[in-house]
Amino acid sequence: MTTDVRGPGAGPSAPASPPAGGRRPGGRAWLVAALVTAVALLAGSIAGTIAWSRNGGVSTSTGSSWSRSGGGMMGGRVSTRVPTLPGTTVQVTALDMGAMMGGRAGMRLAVDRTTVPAGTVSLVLGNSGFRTHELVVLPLAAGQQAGTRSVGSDRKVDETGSLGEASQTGGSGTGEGVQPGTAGWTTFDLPAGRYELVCNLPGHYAAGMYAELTVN
Ligand SMILES: [Cu+2]
Repeated sequence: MTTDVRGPGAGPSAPASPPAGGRRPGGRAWLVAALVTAVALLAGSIAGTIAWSRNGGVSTSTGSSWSRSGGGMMGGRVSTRVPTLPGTTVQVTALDMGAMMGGRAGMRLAVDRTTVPAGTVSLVLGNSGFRTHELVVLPLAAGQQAGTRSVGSDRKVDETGSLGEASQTGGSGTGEGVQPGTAGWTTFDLPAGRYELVCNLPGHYAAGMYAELTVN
């Protein structure tokens, strides 16, 4: 509750700037130019957000738009704050396609890269869909194709050999699933090989929630 008393003129007040250009002829053109500049700056910041998002970078309090190119027509915003994660980051987006295109509902896992170097890998699952999803990492045998696992009576695939999963809303590792509009993540050491990223909630694998990841 102290008042900083200073000599006259030494206060923090900014020097009063004259209203530049306010009375000039051509002031209207100046206004248009200012608007164009503002729009350009806005567009630039959006592009920056997308580029940053594709890098799998760190979210800020403003939230990641989790923009995806392709397949994201139903994608919603993911606003979870994701910490800086070690190693190579793979950004995985869960999508619910709805009952479009002939009435058959589809679900997808979209990855921002399909190949990573062996070693420390962090997977971030951003859920842009409207259902809860998860991410489980399973090895692919030689010659085995993603999407070809047999689905059991529980409508899930066998998770034997799982290397880990991201199934915690707003956190790392195993949980109850990543809720819509949020993200979960996990980090592990991945040896060279082929892997299948799956969502193993009942029925989701059969609906299309798998993606291949090659580690070399
Ligand atoms: Cu799912």
